Order: sequence, then C-alpha cells, then structure tokens
Amino acid sequence: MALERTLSIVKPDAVAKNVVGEIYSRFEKNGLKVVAAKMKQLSKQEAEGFYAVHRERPFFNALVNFMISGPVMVQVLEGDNAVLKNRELMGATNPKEAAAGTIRADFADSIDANAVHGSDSLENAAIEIAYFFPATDVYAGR
Ligand code: RTP
Ligand code: MG
Repeated sequence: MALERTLSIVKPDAVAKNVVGEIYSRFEKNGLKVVAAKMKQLSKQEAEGFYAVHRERPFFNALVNFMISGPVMVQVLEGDNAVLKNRELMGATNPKEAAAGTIRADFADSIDANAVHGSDSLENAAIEIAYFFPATDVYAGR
C-alpha cells in the first residue's frame, strides 16, 4: 500500500461543537497520523481560493461564507492510502446519505455544515497541502 498525505479541515461547525478531538481520534484509530496542524480563521480570499474549482457552482457563495464563519482546524494526515481512507472516514457529502459511523453521519447537520473537508485525489492533496503549509511545516510520520 502507498504511503500518502492528504489535506483535512475540521470545518467551523465541528470546531464550534468542540469535537476536534473526537474527529482526530477517528484519524488516529484508523492509521492516519497528524503530521501538520493549525487552527486558522480563513479570510474570504483564502476560502475562495481553496474552493476555486467550485466557483461556478450555485452553492459557492454559501460555501465560502460558511467556511469563514469561524475558525477551522487544518491538518495534514499521513498513512497508507490516506486520501481514500480519509474520504471513507468522512462519509458522503450530505450527512443524510453518510454511512453509519462516519464523521459526517455522527457530527454533521447538513450538506452545507458537514464537519470536515478531505482532499478528493492524490493530485489535489498535494495542491491543497501546499496551499496551507510550507514543506518545512509538515513532519515525517514514520
Ligand atoms: P469537501 O470538498 O468540503 O471535502 O466536500 P466534498 O468533497 O464531499 O464535496 P464537494 O463536491 O467538493 O463540495 C464542497 C462542499 O460544497 C458544499 N456542497 N453543497 N448544495 C449542494 O448541492 C452542495 N454540493 C456541495 C458541501 O458543503 C461540500 O462539502
Ligand atoms: Mg471536495
């Protein structure tokens, strides 16, 4: 299996609910190691840049406004097949469709406030990690 890194964000709703530790536990119990992390209040510009692929989508403004509604926790997760594994732990985008036991099923309230972000491909993971962390701020997990 391939050792990968992926970019994860605990979104403002989950930070406000005080479940950062609960979500980190899911990562740790499933072989994903936090190798970089910071709490951050995103600016509008940072949130727009991060979700630039969705700029033309009808939900873009709501998404950006939600992402800047409070601080987020941004982390790099490292582990075997980290990109897919994190997406599996997160569950479906809409928490109503998320499998039982996933982060979104357990902590998210709606498709708009859905607790976590995770990179959707290895290529995007590299881009997203570089968006938030200089290479010197990401530590080797093993
Ligand atoms: P994320 O990027 O945040 O990890 O979420 P995702 O891959 O599961 O979903 P994506 O398609 O990338 O959409 C990004 C975020 O936009 C909101 N969204 N709303 N109303 C809608 O149909 C809709 N579709 C997407 C969600 O909050 C989603 O997390
Ligand atoms: Mg996405």
